[in-house]
Amino acid sequence: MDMRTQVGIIGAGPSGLILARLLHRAGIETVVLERRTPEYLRSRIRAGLLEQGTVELLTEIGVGERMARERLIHDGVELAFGGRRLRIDLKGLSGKVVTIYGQAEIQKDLMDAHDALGRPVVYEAEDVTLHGLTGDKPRLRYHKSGEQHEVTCDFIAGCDGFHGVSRQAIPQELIRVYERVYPFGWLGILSDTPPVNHELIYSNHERGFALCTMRSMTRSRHYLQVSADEDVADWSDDRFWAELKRRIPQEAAAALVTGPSIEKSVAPLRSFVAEPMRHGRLFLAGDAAHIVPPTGAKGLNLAAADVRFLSQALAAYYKSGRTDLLDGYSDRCLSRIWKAQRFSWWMTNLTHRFPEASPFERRAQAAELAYIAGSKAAQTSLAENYVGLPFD
Ligand code: RFL
Ligand code: PHB
Repeated sequence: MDMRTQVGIIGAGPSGLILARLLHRAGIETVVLERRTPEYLRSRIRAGLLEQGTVELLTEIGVGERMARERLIHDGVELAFGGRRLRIDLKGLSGKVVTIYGQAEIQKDLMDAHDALGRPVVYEAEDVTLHGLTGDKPRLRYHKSGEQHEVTCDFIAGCDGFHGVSRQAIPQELIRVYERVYPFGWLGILSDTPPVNHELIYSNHERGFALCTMRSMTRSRHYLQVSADEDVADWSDDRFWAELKRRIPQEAAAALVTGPSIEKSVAPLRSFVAEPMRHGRLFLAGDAAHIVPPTGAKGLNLAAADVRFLSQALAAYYKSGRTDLLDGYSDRCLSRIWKAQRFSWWMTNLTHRFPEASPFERRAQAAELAYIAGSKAAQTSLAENYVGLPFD
């Protein structure tokens, strides 16, 4: 079957669905193709921390109601190292706060809102391919239930994440990739237990990094630095809790309530940027174009910023034929992305134990933590980046 639309969107993750909604509000038609099932998308855990700009964007597009009721607002964040705890007063230093509201909840809110629009996401769209990207009528082909379909579009938005097909559809010689792979991963568990602390604790410990975060006052999320090829099967819940206790401050360990895990997985850590984020009529957004290590909590927030810019550029095109914002899309996104990349890389270097670090590097890391503890300027810089840099 053949279809026609204005913007074809690949991927129904946060980037794809926020974009569809922003475009809908601008009177622009979309078709969203997604490889997975709705059940799979609703159960993906991932991110938890939102910048104020992301909260405002979700509210503006009408999916902020449940978030406003259920979210936790944090005025500060803790760094633990060398037996001490340092609280960074985010609100006092930057004037902004951060929000805890899980990506799985955002995903559900976005899917419910999208369903109400009347043009459902095409789930289980297989073998999506992109055609005619440098012409003025690009096309998407896919299979569903054994049949081939084609969607003719004005533009295509590649919102299909790091392992998607859109970035791969750009000829290799036209795209430059910057990458850093870290020699460790994060083992994460989710449990229906109260958080150990009312704010997040990022702990630098000689046995490796640990993070105590949460989804609500009754649901905790914890992460441990592990080797990149770690097998989850080797981590019983008991082993996880025992290791976490060793890596977090004593009072936090004493307050830790343990319980069975609801989810347990290992994620690799990577910094990655593909430039430019455009090829002809294909525009990349979110994880399809860039990956940050989760230490700075920037991935989902960057994805939201990309699609905000993209929707503005597309709206200007359909309203008045202007192409300058489309032409400027990649540079505008990348200037903010690189700052978030820099911050995420820096936070990762500051808080993790690198197996290959020399004694000199270890002392320098300890000195940097001590410097932050004694410097309001350093804390202000951390706070300003953590809560999210301005959009322009
Ligand atoms: P997604 O979420 O990967 O969605 C892409 C969608 O595209 C679909 N897809 C395809 N569809 C059709 N055809 C194909 N060929 C396709 N290939 C893929 C996929 O099925 C999927 O549904 O990318 P998007 O929308 O750009 O969103 C990005 C965010 O999901 C990501 O940046 C965050 O989860 C990163 N992240 C965090 N971000 C934050 O802002 N704050 C955090 O606290 C935070 N914590 C995290 C994180 C990511 C983590 N992991 C597991 C990578 C913690 C972790 C552990
Ligand atoms: C989370 O709540 O899952 C989370 C929070 C902060 C991070 C990474 C993950 O830096």
